[in-house]
Amino acid sequence: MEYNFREIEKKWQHYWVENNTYRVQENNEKQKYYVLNMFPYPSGAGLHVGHPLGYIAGDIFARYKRLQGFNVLNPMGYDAYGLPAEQYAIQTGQHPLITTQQNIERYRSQLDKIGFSFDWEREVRTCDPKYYHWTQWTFVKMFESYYDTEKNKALPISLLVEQLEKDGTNNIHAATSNEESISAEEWKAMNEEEQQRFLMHYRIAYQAETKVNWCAALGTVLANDEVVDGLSVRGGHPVVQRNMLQWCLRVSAYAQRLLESLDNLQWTDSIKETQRNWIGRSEGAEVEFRLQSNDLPITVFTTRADTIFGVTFMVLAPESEYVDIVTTDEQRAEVEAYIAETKKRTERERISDRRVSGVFSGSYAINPLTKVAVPIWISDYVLAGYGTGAIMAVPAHDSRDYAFAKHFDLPIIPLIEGADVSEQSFDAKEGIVMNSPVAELEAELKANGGLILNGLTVKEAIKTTKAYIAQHNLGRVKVNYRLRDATFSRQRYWGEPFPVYYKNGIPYTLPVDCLPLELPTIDKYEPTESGEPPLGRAKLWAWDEKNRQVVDKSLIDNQQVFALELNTMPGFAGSSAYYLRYMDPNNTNELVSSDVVNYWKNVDLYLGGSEHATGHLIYSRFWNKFLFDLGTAKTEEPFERLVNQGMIQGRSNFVYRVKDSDKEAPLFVSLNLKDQYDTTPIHVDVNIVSGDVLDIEAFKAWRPEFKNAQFVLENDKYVCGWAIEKMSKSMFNVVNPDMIVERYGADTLRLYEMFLGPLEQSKPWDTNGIDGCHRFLKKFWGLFFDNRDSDQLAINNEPATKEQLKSVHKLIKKITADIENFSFNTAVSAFMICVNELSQLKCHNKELLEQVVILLNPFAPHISEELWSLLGHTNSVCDAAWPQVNETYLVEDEQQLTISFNGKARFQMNFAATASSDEIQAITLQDERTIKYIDGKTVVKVIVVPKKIVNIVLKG
Ligand code: ANZ
Repeated sequence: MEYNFREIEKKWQHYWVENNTYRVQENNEKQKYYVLNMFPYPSGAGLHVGHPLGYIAGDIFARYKRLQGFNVLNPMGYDAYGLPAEQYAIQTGQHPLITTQQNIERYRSQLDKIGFSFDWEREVRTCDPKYYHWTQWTFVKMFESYYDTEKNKALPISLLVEQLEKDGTNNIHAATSNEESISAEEWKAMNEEEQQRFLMHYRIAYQAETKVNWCAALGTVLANDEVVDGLSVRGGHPVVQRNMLQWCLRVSAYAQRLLESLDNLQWTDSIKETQRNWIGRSEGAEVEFRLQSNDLPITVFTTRADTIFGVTFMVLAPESEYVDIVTTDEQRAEVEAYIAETKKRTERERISDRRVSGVFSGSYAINPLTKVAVPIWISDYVLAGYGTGAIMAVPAHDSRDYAFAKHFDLPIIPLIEGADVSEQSFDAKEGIVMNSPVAELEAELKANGGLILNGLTVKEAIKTTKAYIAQHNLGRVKVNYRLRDATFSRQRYWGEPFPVYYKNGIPYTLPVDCLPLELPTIDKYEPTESGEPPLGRAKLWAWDEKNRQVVDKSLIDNQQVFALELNTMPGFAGSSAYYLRYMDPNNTNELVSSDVVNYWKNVDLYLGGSEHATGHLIYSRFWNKFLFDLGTAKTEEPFERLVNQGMIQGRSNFVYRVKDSDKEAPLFVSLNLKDQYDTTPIHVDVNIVSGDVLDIEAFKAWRPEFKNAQFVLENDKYVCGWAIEKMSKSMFNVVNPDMIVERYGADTLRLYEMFLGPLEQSKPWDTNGIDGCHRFLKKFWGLFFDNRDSDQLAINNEPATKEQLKSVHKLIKKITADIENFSFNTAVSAFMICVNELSQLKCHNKELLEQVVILLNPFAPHISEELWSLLGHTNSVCDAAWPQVNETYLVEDEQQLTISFNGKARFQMNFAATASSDEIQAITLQDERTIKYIDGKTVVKVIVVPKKIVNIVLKG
């Protein structure tokens, strides 16, 4: 019987839906396994063959685990808020929900054709109020929490208030941007507004005036990872720095935990390293330099406290609050001009571009160890948001300081071993020193309790200096992180509304039992004429505190009815905890119930692109840790094992147009003849090319200007050229999975996607190779039938031969190991080898073929269901048990050795695999051929190398 994949695939896709084959429920009898794919943003272009790569890999693993007896959760959903839908709405006036829903439908129909084992009853969409209810709820919880640095967890802000009432800030250990200490009396004396402003410095979700990446063209703020080289990642529009009142998340409070718990994750070293760098832990010291004029302390952050003797100037970031204080009247005009200049540059430019610029403030500060006065400069190579925004410059040891000193002709003091202290201009009596003090100075210092670094390694010197600084109250040991708090406001429509309203300019959150706060409808999706975000256009957008409901804006009286927040949340809000929601997607009382999350815990295997290394994968880890502190999540980390699939690139095809050929009837020349002409290559739609041969009629129909094209052929064919490029519409190299499914079937598509190469590598798509996978399935199918034209099953129950058993058990072993190692391409080859062997061995053994069917199920679910049922089963093959390898079948029972005489190979002999060297020697010497080659000579020695060779050394 013929392998009719179209019918088979339709039949089983229908069966799975009818029988809820992929419905999963918590089951305490079974061990859980949670496979998750990063959910897609449903774009208007639909899926191309690159998109399902990770889903197929995840599905193979999910099916494999199920066959091994695990209770497998394998859900899918949509990251449905986002900019493209909003921009389309701005252009067309269409509500982004409509385009989003259309795109989702298209995605769903494409996904359904590929035979995934997703439990669609658990689908989530981030734009669905049932879903974002819990995104808003988490935000409210973050607003109502602070981070306790002693207990190392988030705690209710009410506990902080209790502390303030009792002791003021005295016993508070909290992550905060506030340096101010207050007493209980001062706290109590504050009015409501002042107290709220004070608490804002502690909340995990807080509002602050922050420098943001403002993109005027998109009318919104962008996250750092949404900006590259001063341009927005989406759209490539210019981005500038601007101060704005923003919602922020105190991600930085979790820096140390984010760093520590990375170690035990099964993620690639490169992603872990990227995250470590992003978190950027830096151990150093804060040291106080005092202003010469009025003794005011300016704190610097340094990782090289030991170089303090080489400080020749200080530098402040242009935004530093000290700038105003240190700028003298004579220097003011120059300083102000410089500051205006630096505003134009983004932080990224300031870090990457090594251009030296700066201005002298007019003031001096005293080095606390040497007591030498050094000039204070202002320059944008010092960043405001890192450390204290002020540095001590050591031009002899730091390259940026060096470049600066050279440029402005500032002194450079080398701290080189062997340098004579007395040559350097500081007063040793004040009790300090450096690398190589002269002997008597060292003695003097010792007597005075000074700092001696002589003979120490850099590490030891840093440690000793830090201790000295702390002891003498000149500063303190300090750990800094590069990780910044996340800005959480976007001036967009198509995102989660903040459940926040304003009373006297102070934000309050909605009661959690009033959530979700639904996104209102508006008539236009642009910012308002007065520059407010699009939600400024919503009429029904005010909060009636008393009646606990949304009411018309015209009712705002700031007594009972208040204005609602106009910003919406950014893309990462909805994607940060979706993995928890899949566990309990329809729960209307909680994000996820305790029982359910206790069962599923966290994701065992997470698949997605490595481009999320610092965005999504940091935010969701942070978000999860917060939920863990709350008790909602049950594990410190959301994703145990992470696999990053590579990109599938496009394989473009070209035709060669002869330059200057007739415009009406352009001439195209085949690839191997093109050198005889002067030609221009033109991309041609890969879907009208097969095996690099152009379908000429389809080409003529493709574009009207080629209607009358002429062709110079080779062997009656037009051969196209090709190149590997990004898969994109503009290169006409996009391959749609629907087309492949239509032509070859989903099982072939799945096998071929895996066969293309190692999962984690990027590789080009080449439809030309797909036949091999399709033929393999046909050949496998053929093993079950007498011949192509008969629907008579050829299956029998005759005992399997040794070779057949060996072939299948080799396969069981290989497929099991390959799946565990994510080596799916080699697994596909192993199937091909085994099926070839079984064909040659004419294997129709039911028991063995059944095992191959189960092994193949994760890769090719439709054909395996069909064959499983043909073998007489009435259940789904998904509920079969994964075959176990029997090692005894794999033992080789024979070994072949080459028999040689004086090193010359003469013939081969077979021996039992278990034969000893002595047995091999004895049998060889009795063989007729051996006797012939000995030819009466003396056997001096017989060397036996098992499994390889026997060498007989002869003399005479
Ligand atoms: C003196 C010194 C001497 C430094 C030396 C380095 C080398 P990481 O490791 O990244 O934490 N620094 C401190 N705050 C800065 C800021 N806001 N903008 C730019 N640079 C800043 O780097 C810490 C080092 O970077 C600090 O140690 C400081 O320079 C500089 F041989 O102090 B160092």
